[in-house]
Amino acid sequence: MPAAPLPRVMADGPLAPAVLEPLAGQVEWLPWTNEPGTDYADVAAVYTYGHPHVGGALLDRLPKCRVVSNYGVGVDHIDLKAAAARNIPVGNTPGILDGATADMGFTLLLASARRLIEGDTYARSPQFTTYDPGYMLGREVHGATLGILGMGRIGAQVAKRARGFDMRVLYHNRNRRAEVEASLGVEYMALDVLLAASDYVMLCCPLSDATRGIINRETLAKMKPTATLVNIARGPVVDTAALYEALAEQKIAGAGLDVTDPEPLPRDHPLLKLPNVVIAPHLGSATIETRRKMAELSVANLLAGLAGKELPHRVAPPA
Ligand code: 8YV
Repeated sequence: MPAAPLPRVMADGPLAPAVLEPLAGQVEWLPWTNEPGTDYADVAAVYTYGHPHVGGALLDRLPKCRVVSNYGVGVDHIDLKAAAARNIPVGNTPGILDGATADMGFTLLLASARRLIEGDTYARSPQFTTYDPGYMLGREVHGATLGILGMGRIGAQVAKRARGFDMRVLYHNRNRRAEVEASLGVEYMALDVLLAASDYVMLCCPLSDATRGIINRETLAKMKPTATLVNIARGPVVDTAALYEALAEQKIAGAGLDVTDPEPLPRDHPLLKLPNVVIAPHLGSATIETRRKMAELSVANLLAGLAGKELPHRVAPPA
């Protein structure tokens, strides 16, 4: 008897071995396409690795799709309403990348405050021939005030680290988080108050209609001229043109960016030329351990969906 065909899974790649290996011989991978003409009528699942857009038009071309599994927690690139309307469960990987992402937030904060990248470049250059105690003075992190926008799991991990640096921690969130206030001593503030009071502002919120462009010309103007903005959320939470202007004109002191809008920025984007920007290529969860856990959970979500079972981590459909 001929073997039953493997379920066909459409994915953007190239996929990591940690995703491919546990699924070897269990699925047939199909390359990502948005082409209406492509015959993907029998695709059983969609696996999103690097944030390709999944909307109603795509799902309509995949009438047999039983699950969308996302490698990562943020699902702003997936139209959850469109998936729910077609009874397609969406899986993601929450709860396992908070520590790594918060570590990255602090890496950017420290690197920006202490001018690490400028220092590294200088220390390697032919110009570094004599030590001068007057150069590259940064700003203190310990004892400073950190404002966190978005007090979810990642925000709470950032707050926990900030305590170790004796920082005062302010936060703004859709809802007050009484348990986090009690356990981590963070103070809830209106956004304007938080921006005006913080030496460091860290963005840890999901991208949604409410947060898109929340950091713009107007809100940047509320920040201290000595303050640093750190974005470990999503690029479009910040208006890129307004951020460039604020940094170029030194209306704020610096920025540490793990995410940008667009991502990546065009190679000749002026933001990339500013010395007061530290930028990483979306490395928030990029540790060996965390990325392995993300692979395991997203594979488990995929297999459960293919088997018609409840996903280990299903994204709640939008209210
Ligand atoms: C991943 C992320 O790098 O989980 C998220 O939302 O942005 C990152 O952890 C990403 O999802 C992998 O594409």
